[in-house]
Amino acid sequence: MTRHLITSAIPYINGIKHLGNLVGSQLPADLYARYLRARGNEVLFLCATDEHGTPAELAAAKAAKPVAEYCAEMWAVQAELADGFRLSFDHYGRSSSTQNQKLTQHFAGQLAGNGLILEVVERQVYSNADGRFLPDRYVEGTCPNCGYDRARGDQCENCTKQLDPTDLIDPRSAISGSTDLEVRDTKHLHLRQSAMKDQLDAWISSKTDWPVLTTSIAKKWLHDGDGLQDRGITRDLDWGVPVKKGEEDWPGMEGKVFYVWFDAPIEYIACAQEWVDAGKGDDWERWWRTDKGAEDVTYTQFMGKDNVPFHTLSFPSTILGSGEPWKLVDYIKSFNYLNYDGGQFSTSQGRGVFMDQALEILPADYWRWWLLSHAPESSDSEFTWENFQQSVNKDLADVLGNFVSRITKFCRSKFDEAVPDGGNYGEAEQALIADMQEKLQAYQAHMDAIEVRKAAAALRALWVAGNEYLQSAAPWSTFKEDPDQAAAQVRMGLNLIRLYAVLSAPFIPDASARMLEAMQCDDTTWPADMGEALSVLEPGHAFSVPDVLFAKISDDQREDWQTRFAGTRK
Ligand code: B3M
Ligand code: ZN
Repeated sequence: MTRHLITSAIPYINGIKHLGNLVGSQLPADLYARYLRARGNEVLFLCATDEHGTPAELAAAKAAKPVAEYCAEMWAVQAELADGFRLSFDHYGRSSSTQNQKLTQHFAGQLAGNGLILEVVERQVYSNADGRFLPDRYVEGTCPNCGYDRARGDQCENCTKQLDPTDLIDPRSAISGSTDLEVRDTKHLHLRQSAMKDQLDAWISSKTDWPVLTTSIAKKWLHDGDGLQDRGITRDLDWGVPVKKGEEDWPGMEGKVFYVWFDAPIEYIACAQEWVDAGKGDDWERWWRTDKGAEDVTYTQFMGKDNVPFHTLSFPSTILGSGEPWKLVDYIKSFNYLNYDGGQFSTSQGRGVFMDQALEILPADYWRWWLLSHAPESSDSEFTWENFQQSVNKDLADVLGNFVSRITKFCRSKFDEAVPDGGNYGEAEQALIADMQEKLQAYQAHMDAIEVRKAAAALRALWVAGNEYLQSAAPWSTFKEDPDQAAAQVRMGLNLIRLYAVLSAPFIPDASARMLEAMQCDDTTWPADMGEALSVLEPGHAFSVPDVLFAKISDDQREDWQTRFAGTRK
């Protein structure tokens, strides 16, 4: 048994996430967590809301609510949706927690003590119309790198380049739209990432098994242009973690807060403390401190590609620069973007399908299956309603659902609602067992490597193999001449259902639970020996015929949804 720490990038609090966000971090992280648990590992799977910074302030202002109140409400909304999608977090924390506040200030103190923080007088964008500084997303304009005209002051959504507000061409205030902006002096703290360049470079170069998407982005920031830059880690904002050096005040930094990207990844650690403080665990240090047992932990992070620089460079700078024995990430799984019907999903423009809307029209498993089996791994991928309809109808309804319904109904009609007795597994069954064993190995190999699409294809191949067996064994014909052989074939079919429930649970947990329930079995042991796994349900074991596992999506439904989600959400 290995111990696995898994974190998903923590979603911004500013509204409900769309399916592109979901498939880029939380959902594949859940898949992996469920798989590792199913295989008997000890897993701590954490996520939280990212509540500080300009995204939170701007969204609260738009909702006309005090920001703390807005965050508390949105946390509850996001937690419920996470539940709706069956995201099996051990804890869903909040970056605004007191645990994170303290820990963030602690890290800043450590970094300062190690000479890694500079106090710098910066030139920041000030809005005369708004009477305040405009950090990060408070400024919008044209990206100097790619020309995208809706780039934000912190990062260009289009080309992922990290920006400073003063880099933008034709800048305007995101609060008032005013272009009456000037640049004023203000003191800020900079983390000397440049001083850690060689250490980071060596660390990333040692990660030869990481996805190319992850390492290529990291190397780009390490080596392009003048190489790794120092980064401002404080902001002129009201909402956030107050700047302190550990527990001490920081002269000259009164009224300022840490930059959201400084405290957000620290929440991965604080979240484990929240988990303990919520009474769900009793020791967070054995997950996070290498002097307290965490050297045995394998730590995997999941995120979209735009988050990679912060996780390969900024957060490791914080960890390494602290000089303390914190656990560093072992593997970073990153994702490209999921597009929506010929364009981009966009939170700011309300384009695409959002998590709440998705659950209004179909159960979580339908979405989980499509999203995971089309995860944007090697390149961007695209959601279209046609493709969604096709996958659901073919993979879930025809292949898996139909198998379950066919075998259970046939058994009920010719035998009983119990596993039939008689006959033995013969040549065809032995061949199936060998084939399934091989296919299982492929499935596990892809899951172990977090190759999400390939894992989905391998799981589907296991479903298909069972279908093909049933098709050629044809117990409905065999039954006429040799009821004993038909009994063995049906027994195999029912055992396949139980096996599919176990193997499919990481992808489609609800359907899996229903399959197990129908088989009246709670044996979820991951198969080691396929022959044994396909003999768990013994003759005489009662089962029931489940309701339709997956309903097909009709053309009318598809067209309705296509129209309903063609525009933008207000
Ligand atoms: N909240 C960005 C995002 O949701 C940011 C991730 C933080 S991970 C520490 O994509
Ligand atoms: Zn750009």
